[in-house]
Amino acid sequence: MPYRKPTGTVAVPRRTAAPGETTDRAAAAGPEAIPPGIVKPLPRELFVAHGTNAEMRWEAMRGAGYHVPDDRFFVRNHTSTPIIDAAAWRLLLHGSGLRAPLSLGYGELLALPAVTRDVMIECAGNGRSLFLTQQHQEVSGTPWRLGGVGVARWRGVPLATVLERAGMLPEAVDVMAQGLDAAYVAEGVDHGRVRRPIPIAKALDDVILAYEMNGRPLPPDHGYPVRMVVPSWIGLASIKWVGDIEVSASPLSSPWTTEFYRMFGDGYPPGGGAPLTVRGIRSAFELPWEARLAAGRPHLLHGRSWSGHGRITGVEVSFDTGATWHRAQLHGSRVVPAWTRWHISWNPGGSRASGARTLMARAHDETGRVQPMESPHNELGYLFDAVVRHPVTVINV
Ligand SMILES: Nc1nc2c(c(=O)[nH]1)N[C@H]1C(S)=C(S)[C@@H](COP(=O)(O)O)O[C@H]1N2
Ligand SMILES: [Mo]
Repeated sequence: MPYRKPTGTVAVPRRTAAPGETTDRAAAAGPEAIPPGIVKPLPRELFVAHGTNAEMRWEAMRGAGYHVPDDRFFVRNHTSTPIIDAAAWRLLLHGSGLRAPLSLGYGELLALPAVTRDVMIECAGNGRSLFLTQQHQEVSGTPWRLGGVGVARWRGVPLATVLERAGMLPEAVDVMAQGLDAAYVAEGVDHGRVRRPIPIAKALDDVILAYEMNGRPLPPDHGYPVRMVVPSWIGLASIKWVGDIEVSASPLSSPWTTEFYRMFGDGYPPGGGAPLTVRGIRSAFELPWEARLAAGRPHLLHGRSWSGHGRITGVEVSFDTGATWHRAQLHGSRVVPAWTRWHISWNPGGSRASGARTLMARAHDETGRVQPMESPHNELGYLFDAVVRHPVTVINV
């Protein structure tokens, strides 16, 4: 189907709570809309709700360690979380790139040799709302701030192992996992179940069929019983609730590579740029948006930076809207497909320093990429990687 210029502001289907659907959670969430179809609790101090999705508040990572605990990991659902019985679940591998179809049960998958890796999942639309608030540009889609991202410790079977068992043919070029969640219908168009191809080289390189997150079976919202984990790529590639995988000897596509998840707008071809693959480079402070910080004493500010392209090599922070930059101290693991933690001390000054201030962090990676001051505009608001102007207020206490 040809690309249509988006009309609404949100590309996800909206549903209002049906009568009798109000729960304690709804009461706790106050005026914010409750994302329909997310199973785990979404306390307001940990999440901001957007349509069918829930964004992590960055202050929830302060003191939380390297991994994002399951209770605060963001959820991006096109429809709603399906409840799947692992005992009845089977993974079907099929297509022209295999000698014969193969079906695997949950127990059979768990019996295969496993790997454990720290990998980030980040939505391609993370930071989207900043196109408007920082660059005064209209975009459509879920208005994430910076919390559409998380790192977890995933355990599962390399996709390469499963493809080998299935008797992959040398002609295989693309591999497409499909979710068991409901078909995605937007603006009256049924796009079918969430699915997206990845090239065979990536599939054989580092992709995992994960069944554990942070040492426990996957929570329902994050793909139970089995999800793909595609390191360094946009979150969409990490298909949750995998039901089948097509292995094809000819190139595959889906609406998620033709209509969504490409760059549209001025400067891009009429059908959009190439389907998005690798994530961008970004940084976030572990602070509330509009944090209040006391004047007259130093504050140890913490943050994290990440790049889909390579290891983070440095992070600079500015307290004066970019006039001067100070090197932050990196610490802990610098896992390439995850994130790097850092901290820096800031003394906002005495009582005369009170008022609105802006914090900025700018990351560099080993490929020489640096966060730009402005992100190239695209109509669907993908890959916002510019330096973020984090508003804080310095107060006299
Ligand atoms: N089956 C299925 N897989 C999916 C999605 C979905 O809606 N359905 N959303 C994708 C998108 S856009 C993202 S960003 C990640 C989010 O993973 P999380 O909800 O575990 O954080 O899952 C991806 N996998
Ligand atoms: Mo996403």
